[in-house]
Amino acid sequence: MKIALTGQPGSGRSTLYKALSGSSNADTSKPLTVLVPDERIDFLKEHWNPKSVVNATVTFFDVPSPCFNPKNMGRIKESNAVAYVLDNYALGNLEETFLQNESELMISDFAIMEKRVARLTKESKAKQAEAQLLLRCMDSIENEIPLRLVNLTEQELDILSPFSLASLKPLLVISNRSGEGISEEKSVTELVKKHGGAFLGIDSGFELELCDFPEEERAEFLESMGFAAAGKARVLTAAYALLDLVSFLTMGKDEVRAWPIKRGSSALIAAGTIHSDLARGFIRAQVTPYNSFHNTPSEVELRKTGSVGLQGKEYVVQDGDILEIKFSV
Ligand SMILES: Nc1nc2c(ncn2[C@@H]2O[C@H](COP(=O)(O)OP(=O)(O)OP(=O)(O)O)[C@@H](O)[C@H]2O)c(=O)[nH]1
Ligand SMILES: [Mg+2]
Repeated sequence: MKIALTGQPGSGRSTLYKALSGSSNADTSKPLTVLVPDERIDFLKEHWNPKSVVNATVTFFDVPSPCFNPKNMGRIKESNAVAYVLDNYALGNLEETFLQNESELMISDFAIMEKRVARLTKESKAKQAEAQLLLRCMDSIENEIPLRLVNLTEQELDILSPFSLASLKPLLVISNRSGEGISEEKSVTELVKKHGGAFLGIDSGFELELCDFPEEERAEFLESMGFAAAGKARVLTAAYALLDLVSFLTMGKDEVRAWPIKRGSSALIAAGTIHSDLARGFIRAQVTPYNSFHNTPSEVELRKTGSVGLQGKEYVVQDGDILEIKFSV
């Protein structure tokens, strides 16, 4: 999963990036890949002592504003979600800044669609449905409505998908606050909700300082600031929720691994995520809920109690399912 951190100059994007990386020396021009902490993976690692352990990861880009130049746009395009960082430590107008960020994305989307429509009108009649859809989306942007708020069918989303439109992507808004900034956030929280985004407050400066403290002292500091968890954990949790992801697990002596997939995905999709051969030759998915394995880490015992199930292609994979795909190619 990839997330583009955008925001106005000086909003604290790079400070957040560094806090996420755990180092004030991080090179913010590079993609930053962080592991998603997962207690289930820790337990399975302990149990199997495998050759390799693969946590889910999230990659962040620090994308300076304005985001129109090709390199910046490229990073937004390849991201699954956009996160605006709002400056809430120097107390600018949060709503105004939020809308400015929205405008930037919409202007860039408009330009992409305008170019395409100009080409389509010269082409065959077959492309008219696409042109109509694009015109409808452009109309929405002219009314300052981001595309994530437009009612679109699955089929229409498929047509739009190759353009990777920025204002259609799930949105996370991170208010970069200094300690007391919470009271300033009430109205912008409402506005973000109206725009279909999720909202999170983080004191990036504090979080970055926290990285210099020994691990065992951090929890106490966080608690004194009124936070239940470190900013990094809260950003990652928000990202998972935003993209509606769950993780299934695979395990064995060779590898223990977490695989993020869209909530509601079938066993067949899960198999294909591991390898296309597993989807092609899919026979059955052996499913053990993580909690069962955690309580009784023995396949033999679990079989006796009927906790290991065999499921078909259509089975909807649940968060924490331990899967073993039976296949033949
Ligand atoms: N007090 C306080 N200062 C912060 C916070 N976050 C960032 N700053 C300061 O604000 C300034 C700008 O922060 P950056 O993280 O460099 O901002 P940026 O968005 O990357 O800025 P550009 O890359 O220049 O667009 C730096 O001097 C930071 O130390 C914060 O949460 N609290
Ligand atoms: Mg910066």
